[in-house]
Amino acid sequence: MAGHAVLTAQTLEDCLIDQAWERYSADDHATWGTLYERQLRVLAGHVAQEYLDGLDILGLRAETIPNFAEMNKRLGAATGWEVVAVPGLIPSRPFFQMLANRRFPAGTFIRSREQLDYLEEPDIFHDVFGHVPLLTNPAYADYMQQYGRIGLEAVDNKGVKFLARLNWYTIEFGLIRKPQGIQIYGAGIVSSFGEAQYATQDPSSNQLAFQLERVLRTGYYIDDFQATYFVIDQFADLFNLLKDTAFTPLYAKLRALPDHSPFEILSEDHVIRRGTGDYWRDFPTTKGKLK
Ligand code: HBI
Ligand code: FE
Repeated sequence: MAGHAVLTAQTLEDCLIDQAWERYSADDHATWGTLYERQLRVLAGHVAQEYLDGLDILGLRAETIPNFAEMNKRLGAATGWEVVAVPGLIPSRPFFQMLANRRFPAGTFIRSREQLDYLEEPDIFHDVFGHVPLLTNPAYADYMQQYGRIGLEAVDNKGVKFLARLNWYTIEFGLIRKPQGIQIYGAGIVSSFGEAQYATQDPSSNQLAFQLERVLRTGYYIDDFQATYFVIDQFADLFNLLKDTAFTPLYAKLRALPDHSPFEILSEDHVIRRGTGDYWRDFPTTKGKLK
């Protein structure tokens, strides 16, 4: 056990880098500003208020790439979370370990001018603009930590595939039901111009009420917009669900059941909106592997 702890601690420390904020160029700050203003325009009226409150609490603005040290003072005061700099995607175990300790790993590089719309690795715009504002919200902050704790168990119980889907359909591409209508909270939508437009203005996608086992069984494609979004009522529901679910036996059960495609609607689904599917008829795409 001691050996194991030492090993994971080393792995975790190996994943940490310095943000080196002084090294961003004027061009880098300008790219951040372009992305920031473009996103606020497309999100207006469509993003959860808790997210906008988070931008404010953190003091994020278009003029400059955030300095983690300064941002962390505000984030820490709000919920005790801290952003740490990492070189890019990191292995699942240290990733979950950080979340379980209220540390959010964020990339430090910013995409180039030529890559404003799509990139494979999460950059600082996705990680910070997309993810960090909601970490100022106590209910969301608790959910993210609980996701990390359950993730650590999942690594040893062949559950990471299922938890990755939970991450995908909530933290990355989740929608939330509000009095004003269905709004965005997932970081993958929040930080993407194309998907934010698609999710809010294109009727192609399905919107289904969030149901845990349904989500864990639903695969996803990483190279296109979502065919189906899952809608929650409030962030506290997500935390409570994780707290009250025995995941290890659930993984065993789900492994014996077939996966669902993101294109299908099941008879037991609570359908909030049945998508037209038009997007996929107009733009047939060659898909990568279903995750
Ligand atoms: N690393 N930096 C980074 N960001 C992520 O979102 C991330 C990761 N490593 C693993 C990972 N996500 C996934 O394993 C989980 O969400 C399942
Ligand atoms: Fe992300």
